[in-house]
Amino acid sequence: MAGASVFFQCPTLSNPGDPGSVIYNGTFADNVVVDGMIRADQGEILNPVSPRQVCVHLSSGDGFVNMADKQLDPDGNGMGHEQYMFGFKNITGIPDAEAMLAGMLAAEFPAPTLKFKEGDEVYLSLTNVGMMMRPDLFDPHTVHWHGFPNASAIFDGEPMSSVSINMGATLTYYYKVIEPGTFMYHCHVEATEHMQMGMLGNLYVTPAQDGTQKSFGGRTYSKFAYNDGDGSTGYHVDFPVQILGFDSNFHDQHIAVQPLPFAEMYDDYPMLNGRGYPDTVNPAPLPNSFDGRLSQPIPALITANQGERILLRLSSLSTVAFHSLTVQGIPMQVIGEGSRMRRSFYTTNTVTLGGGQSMEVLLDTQGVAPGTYFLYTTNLDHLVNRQEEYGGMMTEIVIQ
Ligand SMILES: [Cu+2]
Repeated sequence: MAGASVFFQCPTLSNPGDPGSVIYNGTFADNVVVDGMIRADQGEILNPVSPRQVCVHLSSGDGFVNMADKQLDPDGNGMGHEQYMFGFKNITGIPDAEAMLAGMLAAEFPAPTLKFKEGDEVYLSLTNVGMMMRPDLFDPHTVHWHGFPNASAIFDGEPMSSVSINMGATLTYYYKVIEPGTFMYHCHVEATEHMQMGMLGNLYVTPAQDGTQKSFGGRTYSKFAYNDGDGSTGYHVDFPVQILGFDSNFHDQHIAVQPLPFAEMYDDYPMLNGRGYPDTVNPAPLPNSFDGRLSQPIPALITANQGERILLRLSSLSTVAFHSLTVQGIPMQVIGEGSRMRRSFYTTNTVTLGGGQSMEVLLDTQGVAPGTYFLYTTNLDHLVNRQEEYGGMMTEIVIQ
């Protein structure tokens, strides 16, 4: 007999949902926690082991999302081509006994955004709920925090050098978050397959300098990309934007339980934050056509007031191609690469990222006329939603 042994580990919060041991200061329910995680410094845990303790519980499993090709939808349902996927779901606060059900068929694309602060001590529990639509598979999953300086390989998530999580089991990763920057995370088990299938997410760390006041270039900032010492990386609003894509043939063959076309992999649905244009600019969470679940919760719309500096936290988890992103009409300053502040900044209008690369760029809207600008790929064949033109890897920057 095999049974699930879910175990969300959050020190001082030994058994969430058990009335006898709840010392959590919030309400356990989906989406009630402010950012989907339990944080000691926001008073969500009483008497914490560490004043900077953060707990998050992710499930890994499968699900469905729809693509942006509403006009030429091959499925004919007007919701865009339905794609089977693997992915993660934030189930923080769900009692252990209900975690399996909460995670099943609940995969989101991209994965829930993980946002930490320098100095946080993170307990990230991953529960593998299995793939409901592929019961022939018994794949483990992991969380690989790409670029994170682990003290030991044990929590790396790369399955040959660390542990992976079987169906029905939970592993808690521990991260002492010592460096700010834009990172990313993904499952590292059979990485080509699981990443193409959608186990990809935004992850970034804000610096200890946040909350101090620094003046730079005539403006005062309290939020910074890095501990720059002089305010040069200061910004007013930030947006994580992840480059990724789906190869529709790969996903279609997967749900059809056919051999997977690895050698032909090509993303005919290029996306930003899990959506192709114009879905990228729809602020609403998007339902899928399989069961109506809101499986694409994150837009890629960028908004700011005139005069503000926008920090774009760019990352690429494309498994097949390099992508160049450009912004016309707003100066773009590159301030960081690979989760490191650059020693010298440079101004450009286009940046290029390969899979696994991250980059921070500042868009300064001072002197820029209010209106709609575009962030899009100059790989022009990627401005498509498969057969449909004027889509793909593009989003809008709205200056008010
Ligand atoms: Cu996986």
